[in-house]
Amino acid sequence: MPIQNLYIQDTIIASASASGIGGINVIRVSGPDVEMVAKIVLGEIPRARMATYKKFLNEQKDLLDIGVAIYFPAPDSFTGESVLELHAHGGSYIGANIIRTIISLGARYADAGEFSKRAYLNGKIDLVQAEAIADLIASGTKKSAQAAMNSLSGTFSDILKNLNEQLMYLRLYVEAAIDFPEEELDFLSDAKLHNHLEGCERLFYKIKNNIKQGQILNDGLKIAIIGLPNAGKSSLLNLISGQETAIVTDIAGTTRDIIKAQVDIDGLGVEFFDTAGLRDSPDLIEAEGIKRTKKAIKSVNLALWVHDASTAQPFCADNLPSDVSSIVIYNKMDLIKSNQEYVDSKNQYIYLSANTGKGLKKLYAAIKKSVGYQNAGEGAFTARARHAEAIGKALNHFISGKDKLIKDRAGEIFAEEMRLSQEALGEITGKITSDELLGKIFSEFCIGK
Ligand SMILES: Nc1nc2c(ncn2[C@@H]2O[C@H](COP(=O)(O)OP(=O)(O)OP(=O)(O)O)[C@@H](O)[C@H]2O)c(=O)[nH]1
Ligand SMILES: [Mg+2]
Repeated sequence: MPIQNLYIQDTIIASASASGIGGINVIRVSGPDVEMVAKIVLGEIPRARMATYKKFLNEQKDLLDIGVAIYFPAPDSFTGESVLELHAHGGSYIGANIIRTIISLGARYADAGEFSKRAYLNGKIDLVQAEAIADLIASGTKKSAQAAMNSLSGTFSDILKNLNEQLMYLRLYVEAAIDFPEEELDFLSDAKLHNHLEGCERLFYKIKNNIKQGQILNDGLKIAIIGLPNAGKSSLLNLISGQETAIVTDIAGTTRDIIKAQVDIDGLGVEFFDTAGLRDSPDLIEAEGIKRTKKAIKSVNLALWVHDASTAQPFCADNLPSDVSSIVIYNKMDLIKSNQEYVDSKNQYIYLSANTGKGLKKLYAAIKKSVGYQNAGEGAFTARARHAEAIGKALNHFISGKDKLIKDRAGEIFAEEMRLSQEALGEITGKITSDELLGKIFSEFCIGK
């Protein structure tokens, strides 16, 4: 059943495959004119959900391509509207020509994410699932793909549904007590109510943490490797990426451009930036590199501040913006005679050797700890900043309602706060959403999804 009455729309078309040379190009048409398009392009409406080998024609009966057509009559399709899939040959011309032809019949090119948006508006998927489609396509690690799949299959939505039901229960329980004051007795001293309130609060915090994990999985991390020249930054990047990504020499000022490497740390996608060593350099090129380093530091989640442990390099954090968290690393520990320095009792610094790799595991553990990432379990799901915001809002209403109930016996205010809490949860799955939010979410999709 349509959630919002926006059913009467134009027919949209896009290629669902990546652009470029490929074997097959899947072109998807969705909307009220699909049957008309099928009659012209295929000469008939094919049997529902049957792959049919067909000639694709234009209105003048010129042959555009030969391929497979599948027709999904409404409402049993991805979008909930009638959909026609044309599996044409790949390459840049054939597909574009078919799309042009169908646009000339009255369809229009789909906006980014418009197929998913229609699926959501027609009640086929909720908003969390729609977002998961985009996350799945964008995921770069096995864990993040798994987590997006969990969101898509409804794990996240089910957890929210469960929480919503608990809030509903509490609301009805208290409202009933208000409505029948003679039975009110002392419902506040009822252990069942308190157990429920506590259980609900625990669930809230659990979901909040899961959302945070999901967000990290989804977004990944950006980490800059910074420090004085010759500290071993590029050597560390090479160690981390497992290849000779950056040039390493014993000449101070070797690295000038920012060099990036994408690494998967236990399912956490991390992009490392190797940077030019920080110093005052009269060299024009190196000075430009240092300028870029300072700019890059502002755009990352974390900075690795590398020191050469074998020299008495001064520790200067002047160049670090105060709001960037950092991990201090003492590198070249293989040059230090006593190995005991590898152990730091206060866990303040990471001691390692970029040459031997010793200490790298500790660094990875510190990176995960600094962003609060726990190894994603089977049930992990992907999440976004707007989910974190909404769950925070829902939790605040819950807490303030609970306080009012326990401290002031204010049952009505409690019920209202539970309602507001449910409303905030509804923003996540899209039960309650503004057009503006929808526009923002779907515009981040790629065309054809
Ligand atoms: N013994 C030892 N030498 C290291 C280690 N890490 C780096 N080096 C050496 O230190 C020198 C500088 O290393 P780089 O990785 O180029 O240092 P950098 O910080 O990138 O230097 P710039 O790009 O100039 O800022 C090279 O000769 C490396 O071989 C280490 O862990 N142990
Ligand atoms: Mg370097």
